[in-house]
Amino acid sequence: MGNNLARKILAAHLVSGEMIAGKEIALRIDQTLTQDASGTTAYLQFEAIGIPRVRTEVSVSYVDHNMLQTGFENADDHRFLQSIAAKFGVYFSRPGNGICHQVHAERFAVPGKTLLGSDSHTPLCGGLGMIAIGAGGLDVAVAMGGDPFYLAMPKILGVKLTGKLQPWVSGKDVILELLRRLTVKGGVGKVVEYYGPGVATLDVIDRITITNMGAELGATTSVFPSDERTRVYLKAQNREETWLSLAADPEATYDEYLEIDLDTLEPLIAQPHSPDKVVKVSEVAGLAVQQVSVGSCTNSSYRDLSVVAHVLRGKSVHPGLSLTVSPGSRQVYTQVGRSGALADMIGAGARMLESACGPCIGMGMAPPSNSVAVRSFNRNFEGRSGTRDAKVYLASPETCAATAITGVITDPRTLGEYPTLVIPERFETNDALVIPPIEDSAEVEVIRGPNIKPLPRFTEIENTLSGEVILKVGDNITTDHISPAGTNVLPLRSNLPALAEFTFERVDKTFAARARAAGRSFVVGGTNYGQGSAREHAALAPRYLGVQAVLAISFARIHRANLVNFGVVPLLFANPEDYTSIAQGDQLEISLLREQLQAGEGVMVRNLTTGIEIKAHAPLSTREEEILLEGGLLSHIKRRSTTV
Ligand code: MIC
Ligand code: SF4
Repeated sequence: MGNNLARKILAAHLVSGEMIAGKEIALRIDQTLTQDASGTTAYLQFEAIGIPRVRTEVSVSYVDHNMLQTGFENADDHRFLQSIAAKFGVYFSRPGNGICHQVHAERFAVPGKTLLGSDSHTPLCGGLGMIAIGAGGLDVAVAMGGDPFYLAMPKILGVKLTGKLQPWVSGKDVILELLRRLTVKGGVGKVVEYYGPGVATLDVIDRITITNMGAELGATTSVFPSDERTRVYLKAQNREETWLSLAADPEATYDEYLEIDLDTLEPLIAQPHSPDKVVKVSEVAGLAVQQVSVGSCTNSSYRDLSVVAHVLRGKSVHPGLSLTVSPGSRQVYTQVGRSGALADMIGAGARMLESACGPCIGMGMAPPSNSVAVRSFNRNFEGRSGTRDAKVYLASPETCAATAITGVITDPRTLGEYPTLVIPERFETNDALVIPPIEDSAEVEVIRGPNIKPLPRFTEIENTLSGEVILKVGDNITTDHISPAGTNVLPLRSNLPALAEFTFERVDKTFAARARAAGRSFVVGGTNYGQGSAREHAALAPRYLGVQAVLAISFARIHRANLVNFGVVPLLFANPEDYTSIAQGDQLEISLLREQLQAGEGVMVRNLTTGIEIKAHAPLSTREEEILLEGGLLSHIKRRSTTV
């Protein structure tokens, strides 16, 4: 029986634990990445841990999210990040250099290595044969300090690819097909590994789109073999020496299996407001569209933009809509400039944006009221675009381009013959916007503007938790619901007291005030609570407002880990039907929490309002239990370092 690739890389990085699905394992982390929206707290936490310099092979701090400088806040954060990167031996990718995942693939990814990033789309680099995982900023800070990353050993889902994509069908359609089949919960607790004869037909650009959006499946990560296509990609980046051949053994087995015949795939599209509401483009073709946006870490490579430019060449963007294009990196931007693709896009009326997340995270370019937007991005949660009643669809750059010229959702196969695209054998690899670590950083001064507020200190968890159910929500609540992004909120990521005021704003505008007034409270959720991003602020802000525990039917992986890291108890209903027996406003009580957790036989939650007792459980590892009871990971690490 042979090993699959995911298990091989995991085994090579295993520090402790048994590689049995569901059991806790600890992994050595070779590389880390942070972005500005999660990085400010991650570096404050690294600073609080007290290690003078990162202990990874490579750690990179990117600035790509908070790029709209409407006040001093974001600019201050950028300056803080640059100075603290210099202090701690971290590469600093300056604003303008591009979206973290795209740049990391181009300039830093190495097959066979592990990467931990404080952003949920970190798995993009799995397209180059890495195990690349998204996590909360505190977990990344700990990994920067050289400690391992803990996670439950995932199941490995083998996706066998056969056949070859037809013209106008691309990587986005492959991952949309998986989302159609598996839904946004389908990947939870799994690594998706691609194998089979179809793999060699996909270039790295398709692969990184697929692994990137594996995050929307809830998967721990996704991985492709490192093969000849990978070598060509790395050679074009002038980094061929980092290539090595990696694949599953010929007789490899998987915990679960799926097969996709690439030949039969058609252009697909995700409808509002979830990435898994996937249908064929032909089923919704003809719907009038008011905005098309190409970009984001999912689809902003040179090839993606070349297809768009080709479709637009000599034509005009339809008068009923606005087209925005954000190249994924400065390298991509430079190349579209040199090849003439940029002129084609501008000539057709595209609004060129900077190399950044931009509209994907609601940083500008909100669509008009009640409009339809088609975007090459990975998330279409309600309100994320900045316009609450906009209907955002997700599709490939090919479908976006076809739609941009017709004004209605259009199947790109109606455009005729697929163009021959010329992809350079070598890209211009100019790293002028990447500041490498300096040797002697003792004298470096960390610059903190008024937007950088100190980290809150949380005390140990109390042994009796009691309070009101301050909010009850349904299934698939995203971290965008819990701690929204967008132009007015993202700049406050390093200022928790101000940020906390926006908690659950999209669900209930009174949440923050009510939670503060209640002092101590509970939140009740349905299935897949906390899906979406890696932002730890979705745990940190509720904790700051007094939320002691979240009782849900199931949790998304990263969010559950973030709750533990900040001392909020993640409780699961032992019987999911009990979800209906709690109403918002009920008073709950959990007594002898410590003893109940340690006994490992579940946690009794008393509903003081109805008199009903509800059985819950908290499947925590011994390590997680300690972290939780000590009030969070930072206190746990500090305690450990003072007792060693
Ligand atoms: C996102 O796509 O939602 C983000 C913004 O990139 C987040 C990170 C964050 O909120 O800081 C993510 O995906 O983790
Ligand atoms: Fe940026 Fe959007 Fe990618 Fe998140 S999903 S990293 S906001 S481009």
